Amino acid sequence: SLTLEERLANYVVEGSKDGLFADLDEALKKYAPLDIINGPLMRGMEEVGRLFNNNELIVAEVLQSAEVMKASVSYLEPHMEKTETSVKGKIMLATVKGDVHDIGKNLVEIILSNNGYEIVNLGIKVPPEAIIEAQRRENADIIGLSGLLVKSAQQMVTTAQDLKAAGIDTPILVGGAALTRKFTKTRIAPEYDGLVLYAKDAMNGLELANKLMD
Ligand code: B1M
Repeated sequence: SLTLEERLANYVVEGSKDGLFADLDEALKKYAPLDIINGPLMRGMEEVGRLFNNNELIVAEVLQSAEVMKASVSYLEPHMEKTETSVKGKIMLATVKGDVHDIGKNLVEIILSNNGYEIVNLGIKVPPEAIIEAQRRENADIIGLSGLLVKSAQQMVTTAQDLKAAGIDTPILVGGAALTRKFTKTRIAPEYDGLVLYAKDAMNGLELANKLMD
């Protein structure tokens, strides 16, 4: 029979919620909520990505896996640590134009809002014009861009160029599986007037936001 950790990864791979919540309760006795997400659930997602890449899963199946991941994150959210501070700052979040992946971005939203940030989540497939318009309205302290497709990295470059052309120099935080550490200011937007920082995961995003707001 499978271990708890293997079962948790399997719910994501199988796209099944049968027994999921009981096992999440079990896991909560041993692990912090974020460790459950970053550990077994993410391992399941990595396996889904691998199977999808090998044409062993179809989009409909990956969507079910995404559902399990989302349901797990919602279930774990109330158990996450919250800091009772006054608002540290306002952060706008968007998955860039052409990209629908939002599980990572929404996890970033949870972590940041649990830690004193006001979040304006613009959703998915957000074109630069919409980000510019929202920034003029919201005047966020940080603009967070997420993207998982290889082409989303290029879309971030375009977005930074458009922000600059609109006279915006708000710090940009970028993240998502298609990016690497190299996607700092030099790669994304050497000519952008503000900072451009890469976050490897949601906690790193929080650390960087805290540094920026200090
Ligand atoms: Co898609 N998909 N997908 N997919 N999908 C990938 C990304 C892919 C790598 C799978 C693969 O082929 N191996 C591949 C991209 C290949 C490439 O570009 N080179 C891919 C593809 C090809 C596609 C489609 C084109 C498939 C198709 O239609 N033929 C299509 C694209 C549609 C589009 O965007 N226009 C597509 C669709 C989908 C679904 C809709 C079925 C579903 C998404 C559902 C949803 O998000 N609502 C889906 C999924 C689930 C995946 C995989 C399997 C898992 C992604 C995920 O949710 N991971 C993915 C393969 C993989 O990554 N293993 C894959 C869990 C999430 C918590 O991690 O988002 O990386 P992640 O977030 C991390 C960090 O990256 C970081 O923090 C999080 C963790 O703490 N982070 C930030 C993310 N954003 C951040 C922002 C920050 C800071 C940190 O600050 C602002």
